Amino acid sequence: MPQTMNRRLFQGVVVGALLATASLGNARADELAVDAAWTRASVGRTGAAFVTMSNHGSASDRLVGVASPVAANVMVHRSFEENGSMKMEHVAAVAVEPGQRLEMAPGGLHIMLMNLKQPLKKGDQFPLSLQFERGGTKEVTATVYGPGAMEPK
Ligand SMILES: [Cu+2]
Repeated sequence: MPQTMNRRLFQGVVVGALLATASLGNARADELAVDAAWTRASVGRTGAAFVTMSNHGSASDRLVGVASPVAANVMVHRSFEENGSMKMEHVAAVAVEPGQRLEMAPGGLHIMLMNLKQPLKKGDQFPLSLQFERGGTKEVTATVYGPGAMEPK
């Protein structure tokens, strides 16, 4: 399809221009935005936090690290179903493509908070730090909702 080819060509030109800009020392840190950080009231010493990541830039970026002062061990996990039971695995890096809005949610990608240092109570807020390969470190504030919340409310 000619339209697709034209778009590809256009994207190539834009990426080339951005790379030229980046080589001049411009970090372009605001192309990657993180918002809607939330979690559920904790039961026990484990919690799961969720964020939405939007890539407003023209180059792909990757989430490569997560941290929070509320838990001793913090990492990105992915939940999935296998043979009828829910499992989860560690995800070393999460790609966020140009124009993509990636929403973490219960049952999918989440930020696992292991060995919580304090209970997460409904209404509390706490800092979450997300490290991106290109966009650098983003600090966001997560809000705690009820124990069974499936979305930030
Ligand atoms: Cu998990």
